[in-house]
Amino acid sequence: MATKTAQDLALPVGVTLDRFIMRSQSAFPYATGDLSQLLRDIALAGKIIDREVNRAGLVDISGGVGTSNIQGEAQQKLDVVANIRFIRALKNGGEVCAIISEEDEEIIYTGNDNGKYVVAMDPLDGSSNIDVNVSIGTIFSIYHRVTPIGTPATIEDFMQGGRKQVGAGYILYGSSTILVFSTGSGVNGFTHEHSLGEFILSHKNIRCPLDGKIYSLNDGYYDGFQASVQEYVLDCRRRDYSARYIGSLVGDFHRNMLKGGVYLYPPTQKDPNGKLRLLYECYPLAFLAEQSGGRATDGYGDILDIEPKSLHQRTPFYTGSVRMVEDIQARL
Ligand code: P6P
Repeated sequence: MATKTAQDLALPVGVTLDRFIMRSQSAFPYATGDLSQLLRDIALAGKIIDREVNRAGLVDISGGVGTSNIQGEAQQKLDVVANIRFIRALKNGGEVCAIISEEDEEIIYTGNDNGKYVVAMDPLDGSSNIDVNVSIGTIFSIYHRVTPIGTPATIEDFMQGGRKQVGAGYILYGSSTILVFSTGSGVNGFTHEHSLGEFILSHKNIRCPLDGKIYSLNDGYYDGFQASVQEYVLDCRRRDYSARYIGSLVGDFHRNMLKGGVYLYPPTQKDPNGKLRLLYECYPLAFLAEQSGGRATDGYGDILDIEPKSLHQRTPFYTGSVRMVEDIQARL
């Protein structure tokens, strides 16, 4: 069956997220409504984080807390707040039986053993940018559990592989706050209208341009890149491409998906396997990339085909316009 998009559902820009979810659900008879409720729970947490992000400078909520997460990265206060808020929203929603988070080493059990879904998330990616008012984002990935309903989830529920995701998305807290997600039928973006407290459909059926002239990577690591990546960077410069790298993956990914471009996080001396995490950064964004007509690779194969081996494993990550990603992959 051809996948339906917002066009098929004849949903106008301006429709609320709730109406979009209800109409989408009615278009898919097998949809039980639990995934719809889960998306509402994520949107609720996003609204709460949006409020916290927007007042971070006014209350003592920015800055570090003096602890580190599993990655050894200094946890920012808003990181911790976002992690708590999303876990609470998903626990209270009842649809999710377990969560993995960048901020926690172990699986988080919600107590909802009858929940049909598990979620992998980076509650606040790019959080080092919080204190300097640069866009930051939440990234989430949703799987239908494979363990029996009514029993506690296990790591098996998270080790299904990228192509088993039933949904994925991000919330970008930027000049405006936008929730972008897909459940396998195209990618749609909803902008948070603060006066209404609603996410409103603003970017219908997002399609990533086949090619682009923007490349995003940390040029400071140039000397540590493999020669083929160095050559690609030089070619970008020769082609007068624009270098845009804001240190916030969701921000760079979103811009490239709308305007065309490519984001690169190659192996570096510091992170020989790449820095980005497969389960809650690369799989969900790769899902969105493919759903919008883009691509995502580790340099050798599609990100979504990588077999997961551990909850917090890292991978090299190249994603964006098909032609640009293929150009990079052909060199590696
Ligand atoms: P670097 C933020 O920590 C992040 O995970 C992405 O959001 C961002 O693109 C990247 O790492 C920045 O890493 O090593 O360039 O500072």
